[in-house]
Amino acid sequence: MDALQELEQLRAEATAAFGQVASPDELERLRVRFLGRKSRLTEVLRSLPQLPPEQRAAVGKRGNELKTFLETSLAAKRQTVAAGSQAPAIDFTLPGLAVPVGRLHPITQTTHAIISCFTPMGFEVVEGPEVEFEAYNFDALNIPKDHPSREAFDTFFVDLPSPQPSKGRLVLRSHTSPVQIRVMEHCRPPLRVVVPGKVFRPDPLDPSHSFMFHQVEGLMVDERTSFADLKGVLEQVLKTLFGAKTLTRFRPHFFSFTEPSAEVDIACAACRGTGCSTCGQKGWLEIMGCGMVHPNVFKAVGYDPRAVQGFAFGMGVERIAMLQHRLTDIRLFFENDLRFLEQFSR
Ligand code: 2NL
Repeated sequence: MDALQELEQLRAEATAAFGQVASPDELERLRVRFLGRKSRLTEVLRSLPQLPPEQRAAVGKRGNELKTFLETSLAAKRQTVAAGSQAPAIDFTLPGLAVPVGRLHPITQTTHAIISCFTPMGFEVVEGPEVEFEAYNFDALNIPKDHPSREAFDTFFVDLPSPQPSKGRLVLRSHTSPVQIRVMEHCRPPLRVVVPGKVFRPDPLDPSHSFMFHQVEGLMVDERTSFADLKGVLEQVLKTLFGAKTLTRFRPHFFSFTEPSAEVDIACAACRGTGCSTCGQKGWLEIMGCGMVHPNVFKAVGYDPRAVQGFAFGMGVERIAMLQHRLTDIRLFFENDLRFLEQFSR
């Protein structure tokens, strides 16, 4: 085999070998094999002076061409092999991608906390429609026909024909009490229910008012249910909610649907009764309203007011959540700013 044939064969061998190489180590072995000091190409080029003069130029030219070709192939291959080894598909040392996990809205969390105080005492959770009949939102609750809360500036009227005109017009419920009316219509005593939900009143937005807010109301009816039961249940609930040392005060009040009625205060935990900005210098915080169910309410649902007794109560969830978290603006709950919402635990 003459020198030109040998160079041709080397080119073919090298092309095949470079095509299969997969690692930097293999590539280095190929460099030594085809371009090293002891490679056949080096031998051919070194032996040029011994060749017959008429072959020398041609072999020298082809030998150098092959050398350039091999060096170029080697450099190109070095790039692809290195890229493959330095960038594995997955870098297990990188921090993981955080999966966004949601949480309950603070109002939902407080609603759950309130409900959880009642369920161990046998109260069931009931929900009802947000669009109500006037008959359930007002009449059954002994609210007089000429009461100002029935006016358009205190109630949202729904501009649709009532599906049951005998139950009056449609309104967005202004409290959750109509749900308890529906429960009493369908169930005989004894019964114990708590009713969470949205309520609606056309108030202009300000730090303490919203046209939509949340209530938890409740009702217990049995043959003998006294004001002492009312006090016992609510005092226990407020201790569970605000801490075992919570002091409670019942102040006489008026509601058309209960008689007698009371508002319930807790001693301000911020100042322990001495007066501060949280309690408006009063030392007490108004937490809820309550009372013994009015005989006219029992009559409206077909109960005999001489045969049953019951108590009812209602509280605003936003007000309680604002006290828990020391907030001063109700609008924070409804703006859905994640910088606010993300501050509440899961
Ligand atoms: C308050 C006061 C109250 C009730 C709600 C009620 C419901 C029925 C019968 C009698 Cl069906 N009463 N609910 C009673 C007293 C007070 O809520 O300040 N709520 C935020």
